Amino acid sequence: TPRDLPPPLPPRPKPTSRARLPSAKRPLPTSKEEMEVEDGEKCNGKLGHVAPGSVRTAADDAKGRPIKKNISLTALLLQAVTVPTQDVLPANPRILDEVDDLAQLSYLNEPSVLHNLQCRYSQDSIYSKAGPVLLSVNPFKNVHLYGDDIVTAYRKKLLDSPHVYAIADAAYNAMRADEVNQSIVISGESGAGKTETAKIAMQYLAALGGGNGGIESKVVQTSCILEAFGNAKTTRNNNSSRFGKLIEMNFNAAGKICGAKIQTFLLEKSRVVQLSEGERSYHIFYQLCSGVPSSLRGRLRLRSASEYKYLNQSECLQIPNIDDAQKFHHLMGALDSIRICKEDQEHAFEMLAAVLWLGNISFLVTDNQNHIEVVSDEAVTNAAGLMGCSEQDLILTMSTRRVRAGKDEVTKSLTLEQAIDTRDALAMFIYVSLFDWLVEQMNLSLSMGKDNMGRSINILDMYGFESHKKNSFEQFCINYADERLQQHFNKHLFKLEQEEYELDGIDWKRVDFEDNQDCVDLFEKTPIGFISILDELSNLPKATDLAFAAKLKHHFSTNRWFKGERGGTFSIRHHAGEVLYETGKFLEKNQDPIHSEIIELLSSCTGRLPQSFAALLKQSKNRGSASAQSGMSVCRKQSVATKFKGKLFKLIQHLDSTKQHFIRCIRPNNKQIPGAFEKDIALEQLRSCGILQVVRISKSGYPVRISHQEFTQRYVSLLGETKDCQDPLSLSIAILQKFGIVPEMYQVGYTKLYFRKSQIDVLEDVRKQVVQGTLEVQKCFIGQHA
Ligand code: AD9
Ligand code: MG
Repeated sequence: TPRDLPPPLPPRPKPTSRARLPSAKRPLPTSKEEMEVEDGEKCNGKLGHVAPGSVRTAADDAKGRPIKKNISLTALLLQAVTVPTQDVLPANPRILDEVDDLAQLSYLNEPSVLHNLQCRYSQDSIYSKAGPVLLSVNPFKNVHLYGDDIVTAYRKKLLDSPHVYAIADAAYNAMRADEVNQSIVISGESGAGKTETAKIAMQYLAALGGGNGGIESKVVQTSCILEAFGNAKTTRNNNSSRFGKLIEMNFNAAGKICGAKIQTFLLEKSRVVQLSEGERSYHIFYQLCSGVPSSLRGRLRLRSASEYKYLNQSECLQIPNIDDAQKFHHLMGALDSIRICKEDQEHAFEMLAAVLWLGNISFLVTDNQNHIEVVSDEAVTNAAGLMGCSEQDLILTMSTRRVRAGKDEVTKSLTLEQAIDTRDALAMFIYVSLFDWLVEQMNLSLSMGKDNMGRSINILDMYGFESHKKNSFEQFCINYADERLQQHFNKHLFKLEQEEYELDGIDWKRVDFEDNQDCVDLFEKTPIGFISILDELSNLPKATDLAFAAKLKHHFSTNRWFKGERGGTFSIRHHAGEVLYETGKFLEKNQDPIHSEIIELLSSCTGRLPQSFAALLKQSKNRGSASAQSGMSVCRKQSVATKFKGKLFKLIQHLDSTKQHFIRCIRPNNKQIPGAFEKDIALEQLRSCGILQVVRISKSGYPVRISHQEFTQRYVSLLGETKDCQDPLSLSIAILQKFGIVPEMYQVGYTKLYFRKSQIDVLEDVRKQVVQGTLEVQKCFIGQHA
């Protein structure tokens, strides 16, 4: 087989144009089994991997080269075949099979990387390094890589193979040693394993920083609450996060956790009222319906999930192997642990039950203009009872609206569509307010102790790139966030790294990468960008979603990241793939209007929660009108997209003020099953984030950098005698020469010295010995005089 042929040996070849990564947009071979191989040129016994990109494919045919023979992969493995040399990539020697850092591969190409990751995955080694980035391939099963013993092993440095624990450990140690805040930035597509990875990192940090009054276990428990209220089953992930989160863990001077803070980003609220086929609403609804104790069930007027329209519309009520009742039991424990009293817990459940009953409220069309009246049935009675308002007020809110006619206010009946929108807006508003209230309660419970010294480790777990059959405003925001985070990743791993080399004048061959800056600009630019145009139209009373789509087409028809489609749809070529968006309800979702009738209704409720939700709403409305009065814009309140953009900006700024550690999660298949590593699916994700380029930079890069001054200060004593007039640069070079650091292993920049990995260790060892020696002499000297 190709892999049994004698492996090529070092010295490593210089990267040729053939070894360069194809563009992320290059099509994959059209069939995994059949690849078309050209006759005529011998492969001179150096056949490498037969994998995507290495052998002539039908896609190449489109470029006009003749294809003379089709053979199957199986046939390729059984017989000698002739393949043009330029179509074959070199395989690595067997000794490099399953290396845990891709930077150790002699030959760095896509097939080698895939081969390596797949071999490791088949042995449950789901973690690998790609230079500075930790790769995590979702196992979709329990792997025996976690637990107290393994935590201890990483803590004591008995284990050093790639792991989330190793990343968390490095962050913790760097925070303590350098007194610099740290961030663990986790990215990857939906279902790739970000949320699980974030929890694993938190568990490690909780183990390291535990023992300060149990706050660490509270921090860990917050995941259970956030997932119940903020995660749901989608077609891509049975436990998909529908919000982004940044968890900041605070530590005291002794390295113990003394508090934490949770920041959340844009919860997908439409899921409360509308579901796609095969998807579920937020887990908490199903957990409540199946797990609530019987004593409470009656008070909450609860039925089974199948009886609520908000839940049964998608015909998906259960998740295989998930026991919602048991999850509810755990949730109650978690709510207790963060000290939400039983009374408040019940208030929260009342609000959830009210949302479900709101969804069952129906309307009767009363005239040919589609005006309605509310059907006064148990749904109205139960929703009003749970919210603590009168049935009459609830009916009026959902069937009428006050409008200004000159100086007077008149009451107008609502049409069916308006009534449904009002009912759903109320349900969504209650749910989102409840989510925010819970986050606030968690933050109060985790607030920092007095011993906080301002050092923290942040863990970022955003929602990942997604593309469904139908994509709307929610996917637009999620994929924008993903694009922004990718840009951040690019900035740190490609741009800043290479700019520093170039600015400091060292000899460096630039590694190209797929820059998504233009795509990010397309969203953010003012006045002509997606978000600006969306805001502009959201503020025009008569604008429609179709007009929005038309305006985008008008401005961006020639933009390579954009594609105008028919009707109210358009596509964006995201770095992770092309997504088709339908603009229906874009303007409304962006504007997120809440009518004063809803505020009034909530203010009239007797319950503590609805009243506090109404107060919050009033505050934000007042803030909105103040800014309108100040003449800043016609916008009554900031639009959802603009607010989100601002929050993302702040997030990136915050991350940039810390030392960052990157983890990239990879989804090995789309079926959420263990053991299936589908190369083309993995490859697309590796390409979209430019992993090979990251490794390439890391391989030829200089991870250790020290200014000339710092270097001489630290090591000049090793030189023995020096002349006073010598400048730091000459001293540095003298030190390097004296200790035989070969020139290939370092570079001298204008301001800094740049070292290949572990080169500085040689000097550190010598320095340690010298310092040790001096200490011994001093001890001896003190001893003699004592
Ligand atoms: V989304 O963007 O929120 O839709 P994530 O967060 O990237 O997505 P998640 O962490 O939820 O994905 O992982 C999906 C599923 O994969 C989990 O529910 C687990 O069943 C499975 N998974 C992920 N990582 C691990 C792991 N380290 N060990 C075992 C895992 N199972
Ligand atoms: Mg998630």
